[in-house]
Amino acid sequence: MNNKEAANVLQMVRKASPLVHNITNVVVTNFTANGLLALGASPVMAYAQEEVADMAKIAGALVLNIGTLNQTEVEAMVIAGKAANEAGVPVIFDPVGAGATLYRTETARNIVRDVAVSAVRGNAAEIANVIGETWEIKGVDAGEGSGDVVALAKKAAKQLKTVVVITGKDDVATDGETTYIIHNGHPLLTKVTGTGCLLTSVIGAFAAVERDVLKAAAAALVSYGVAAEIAAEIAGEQGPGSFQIAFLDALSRVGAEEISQYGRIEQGE
Ligand code: ATP
Ligand code: TZP
Ligand code: MG
Ligand code: MG
Repeated sequence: MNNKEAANVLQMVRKASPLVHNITNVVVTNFTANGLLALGASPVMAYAQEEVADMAKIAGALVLNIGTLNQTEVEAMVIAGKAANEAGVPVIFDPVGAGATLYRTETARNIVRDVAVSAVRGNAAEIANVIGETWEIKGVDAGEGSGDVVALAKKAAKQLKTVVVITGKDDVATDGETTYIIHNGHPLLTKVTGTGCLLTSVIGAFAAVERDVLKAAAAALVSYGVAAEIAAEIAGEQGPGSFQIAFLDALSRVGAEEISQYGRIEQGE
């Protein structure tokens, strides 16, 4: 995967405008829908147990996010996930807050047990907790010790038999064999709620058009990170509010030229 291939996948997203079915949290719902629209995808949020299977089957990707979980919704996620599996629709999972409470940790582990997920995206602590590893939450260090994070991501990918994406200052995407480290992004992303959740849904949009989920994830990460850098350049000095708006604009504008200029994808060990 290089910048050119990443830009090609982004172009495919814009051309196909895939339907991304999100069962996500109440904090990020609007931002996620707007972010997917800005990128060129088609978002839908559908949570009712009565309809999630039908929606998941016709989607290009299903995104499950446990940010504000409750049992009815978790059951809907499993129904949707199983329907997506039957229909060959990729399922992307964001285990928000795994490790923070027992309920979140157990729910995250149950979802990866009951649903065949194509990719899991979270911060290092969340991914560690999904696979039963202890991970000291070291604040900013969690994303800085990229050696440890790569090892953790590979271990998780092998254990879960799926693509694993760990984000932070640098982002790691791996299937356990091939690993990409993406050095794009901007610290202001940490000052806007939902940028991780939106990224998980953006990976869904890319996975809808590129069946190699590792490539899809790497392409999503570089496109997203470059968009953040463009937004910070334009509005960063004004603060997180202006950055958030500029970031949505940048998601709609980022393309081959910007990715070739700013994209920093490293092939890892
Ligand atoms: P957390 O709860 O740890 O903030 P999250 O789910 O919000 O996790 P992040 O790891 O913050 O997800 O990732 C969201 C986006 O922010 C990614 O594109 C990532 O590359 C970017 N990002 C996070 N931290 C930094 C940083 N310090 N510098 C640059 N980009 C960052
Ligand atoms: N509380 C529950 S979910 C959520 C908050 C603040 C949003 C988390 O979003 P992200 O993308 O992990 O920052
Ligand atoms: Mg964050
Ligand atoms: Mg998150």
